Amino acid sequence: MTTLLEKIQNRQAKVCVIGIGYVGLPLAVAFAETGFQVVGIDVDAKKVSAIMAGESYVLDIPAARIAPLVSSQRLSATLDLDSLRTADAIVICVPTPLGKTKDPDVSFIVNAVEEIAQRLRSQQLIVLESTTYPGTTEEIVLPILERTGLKVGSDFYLAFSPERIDPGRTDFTVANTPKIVGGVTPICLEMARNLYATIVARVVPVSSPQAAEMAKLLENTFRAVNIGLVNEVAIMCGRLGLDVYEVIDAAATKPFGFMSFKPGPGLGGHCLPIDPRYLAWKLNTLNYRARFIEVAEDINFGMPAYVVNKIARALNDHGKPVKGSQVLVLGVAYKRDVGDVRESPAFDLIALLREMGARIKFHDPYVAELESDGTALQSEKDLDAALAASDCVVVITDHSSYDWQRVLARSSLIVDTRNALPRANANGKVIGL
Ligand code: SAJ
Repeated sequence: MTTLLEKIQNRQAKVCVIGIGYVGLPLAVAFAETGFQVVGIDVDAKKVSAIMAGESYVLDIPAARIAPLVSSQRLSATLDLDSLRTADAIVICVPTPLGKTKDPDVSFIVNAVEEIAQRLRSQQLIVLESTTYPGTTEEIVLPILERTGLKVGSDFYLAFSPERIDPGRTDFTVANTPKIVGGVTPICLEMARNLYATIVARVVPVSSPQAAEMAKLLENTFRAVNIGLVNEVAIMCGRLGLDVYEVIDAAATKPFGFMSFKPGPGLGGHCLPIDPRYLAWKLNTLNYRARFIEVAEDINFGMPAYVVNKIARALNDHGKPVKGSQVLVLGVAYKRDVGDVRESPAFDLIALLREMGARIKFHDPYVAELESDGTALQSEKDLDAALAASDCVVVITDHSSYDWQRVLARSSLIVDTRNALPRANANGKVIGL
């Protein structure tokens, strides 16, 4: 009888990926391309039908990689959770957002695990990939699975392996990004390590699922805290009358012991504003305050207000009140060259400007419509006209497709939060962070 380990090693195992979004789909494709039979399970019928039609909805996975896998029946997608019964390996890639009270919302994980538990059978490997607080795998996932009476490490195997998918990035892929894995027991680790070794060049085993959960949170908390630091340095340079970009570029000449981050209008995206909060919340339950995370949040989430103050002062210097002024927001996506607006600082900025009575327009080559405060704004069709008609242009996202000389020529006043425009000889037209 072929053991689970043998099925994994010879790629006979059937792999189910629960959640085929920007994390799950690249993983499902990688497993299918290496020879596994893969079923993607999602609650979104549109995703399922797109995959079955050989189409892609994820930036870095072209349809050309999906279609042949679907036609050769290596890869399929379904809404039907009963596919889990025949799965040998199940990888959970569901969202871990914040709830309304800014606390972790692990309900998507719990729902997925409950569905697995209803169909759990002997010799199945379950891996959680969703970014979550240390302890989730052993304190939330494991008890639900063991309620079936099956035992971890002998009947089924459970591990945590954080995702490191960066949408749109082509230099680092599933195959060449090292993969951390932590198993509940040594054999769990062995199973998960063998599974990922089929698609990743380097698997990094750690001593527990908690260590793996914590490593992922360190990765993104490191970024959020350093972005908070550099945003505070921008505020300091403002008080000191220094050019923060000159200071950063000079510091970045240090060939060791320094890593440069750039100040900006705030912290957006589906990772950085959220992941550190998961860590702070968990430590709070252990009566410990994660002060760096709190301070970084204060600064990062305070940046939109800082930028609005810059805009107000710039308009004031041009004899214009914010009230009634036409402000054009250039770029609303959370970062350059993506169309994702999740947690974008543009939302807070627009709300604050509206509160002060400004008239808002936006332009973003990747975003056609922006839902803000219950009103839908459309991206301006005629950028030149919008620039010329604005009392102040504010650069929030420095998409590579912008022609900054053209923006400079057609605008009368620009607040540039991304150092996209040269400030020298712009005769005071361009205000930096
Ligand atoms: N940001 C700054 N200054 C910086 C860097 C980023 O203000 O120096 C802002 C961005 O504008 C954005 C937010 O922070 O609003 C997050 O930017 P990010 O570059 O961290 O991009 P993300 O959120 O897409 O982070 C992802 C993460 N990938 C995964 O979690 C798998 C992160 O770990 C990656 O390091 C990051 O991409 C990356 O390097 O691109």
